Amino acid sequence: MVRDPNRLSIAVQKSGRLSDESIALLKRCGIRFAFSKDQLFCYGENLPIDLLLVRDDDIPQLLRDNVCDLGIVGQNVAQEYALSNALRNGSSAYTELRRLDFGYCRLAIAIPEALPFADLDDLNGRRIATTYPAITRRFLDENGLSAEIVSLSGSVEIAPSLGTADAIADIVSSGATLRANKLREVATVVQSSAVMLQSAKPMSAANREFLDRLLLRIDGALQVKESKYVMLHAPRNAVEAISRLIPGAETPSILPLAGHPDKVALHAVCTETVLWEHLESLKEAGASSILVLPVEKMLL
Ligand code: PRT
Ligand code: ZN
Repeated sequence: MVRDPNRLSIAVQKSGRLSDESIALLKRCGIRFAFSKDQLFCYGENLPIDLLLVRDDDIPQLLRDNVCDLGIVGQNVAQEYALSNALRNGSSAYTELRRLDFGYCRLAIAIPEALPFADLDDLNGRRIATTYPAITRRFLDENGLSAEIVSLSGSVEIAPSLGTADAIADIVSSGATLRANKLREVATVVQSSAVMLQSAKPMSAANREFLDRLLLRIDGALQVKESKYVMLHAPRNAVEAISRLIPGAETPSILPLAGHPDKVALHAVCTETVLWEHLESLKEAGASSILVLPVEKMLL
């Protein structure tokens, strides 16, 4: 594939835990894609943005090699790459543009359930199996621990039962895999979510301008997920108190209510989750006719 310098290219995971949500986010930003026959490439039909569908582990290197401008990957993968390559050359491959609201997990240390554990010092002298040797090494160094790292390429959770390690440092989300392997979590090494990264290589002015527009849309799309539009009627003398009770709303609009000089209509965009408890306290403060509506699009 020949790279078109006038189109922004974004590397996303081809198939795995981040694929659907990465593509869904970009679609929510209004980009329509046509997939190539080999499913390795997506062509943006209405905007000059193309997707490269690759393995997640390849994304940091693709950014370093300037094969793509942007990439969506887990912080765990990005950090492991940055730490292990920092040893070889000082310059960084990417900058983190946005934290995204999916792919949440943590890199955690787990040990066999039966093994006693009082504090981190119990890891001294142990062998820890992981596919994240650089992040794990940093954690051990920061905590002044001396453990041996056993670097594996997969199936880390079975290392203790095979006898190749005493503990593991692996990605956990629900904890079901640890439980199934009779392991218990004893420390969090790092929290992670998906992030949007930008190649450290300079981009053309046209692409830079287009990236700014894309980021505005991404911010809007991220914000919109939690946002609700609240409409209610309020006694004039309770407007201030009621405004303070609306979760995450900055400046509500106050509109006159025809035929009710003592009342106003109050409209506000909430950036936090609106719970039933919020509505109950609004009602107690004098609000009536409370409506909560979903927000479809938002440009901040
Ligand atoms: O083929 P490719 O290399 O692209 O994919 P992959 O198999 O390397 O990655 P994939 O799709 O499994 O994960 C992609 C990214 O999703 C990871 O880099 C993390 O940033 C994020 N993520 C979120 C997770 C998990 N949750 C997760 N639960 N990545 C892996 N897991 C695995 C974990 O390794 C363990 O085996 O799920 C198991 C634990 O899950 P629980 O729910 O049982 O705790
Ligand atoms: Zn991978």
